[in-house]
Amino acid sequence: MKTVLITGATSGFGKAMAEKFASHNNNVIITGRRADRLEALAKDLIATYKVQVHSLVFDVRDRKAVFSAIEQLPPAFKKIDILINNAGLALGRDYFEDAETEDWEIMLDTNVKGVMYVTKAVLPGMIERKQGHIINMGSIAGKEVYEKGNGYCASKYALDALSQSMRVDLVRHKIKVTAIHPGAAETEFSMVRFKGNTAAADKMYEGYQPLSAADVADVVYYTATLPAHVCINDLVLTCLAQANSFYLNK
Ligand code: NDP
Ligand code: 8X3
Repeated sequence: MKTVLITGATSGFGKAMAEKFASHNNNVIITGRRADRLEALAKDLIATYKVQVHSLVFDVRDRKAVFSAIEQLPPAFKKIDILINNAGLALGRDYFEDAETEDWEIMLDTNVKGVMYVTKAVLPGMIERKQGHIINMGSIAGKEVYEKGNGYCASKYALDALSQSMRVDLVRHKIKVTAIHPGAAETEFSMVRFKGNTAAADKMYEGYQPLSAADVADVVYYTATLPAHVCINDLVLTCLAQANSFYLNK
């Protein structure tokens, strides 16, 4: 039984990962900004899987809130074995000259700086125990850029670099760092990206079978349950129809 902290567990991949890890008898710390969703998920996981669940409500962009939440974890949840930096988002799908500068700031603050803050807050315990696994949710948008992807691609390229950098810096502490880069997956991601425009969001998943949140959770769980001496450093996964970030065979 391990303790797994999953950021962005109110929806999509994070929620599916919380279910996956809990269903295999792990205790989970679930985080996000929407307290009502965390509360409902915690109740459900405790009732269904009889594991321990702790919810933390914070915005990953708020450095003070991140450190304070992690510092105040109850003793039973202080020893975090696996950190999954999953919270993230895309905002807008426009040519560079039309994109909103505020959207760029939110994406970079969330997808890059948020990962840095949460990881730095969780690391001391892992370093002390010389054991831990950090899993960063990248994207194929961090492997190849696509048209109108500017700010989001930049944030996921930065996260790719950060994951490599963490791996190099943390290997001497025996901490694993895995970066997982999914392709198109049907979650609330596109509703967020298109700011509530359901038609635009639905169009992203028309004409092919995208990944599901459960597909991604299965792969993350696999990387987290390998023998102690084995680490998947970098993993790209897409649905069958998708060859890379800009070639989709509908
Ligand atoms: P969802 O929109 O379904 O979930 C995103 C999660 O991130 C929510 O739980 C949300 O919680 C949380 N989140 C967003 N911003 C913040 C913030 N500032 N502070 C705290 N939590 C935040 O999307 P997905 O599950 O699809 O996305 C999860 C990750 O996977 C993201 O990093 C995304 O970039 C990446 N990804 C997604 C792909 C896809 O096609 N769906 C493909 C490749 C990568 P709340 O709003 O409650 O704070
Ligand atoms: C989400 C996948 O292709 O929309 O990271 O960028 S994509």
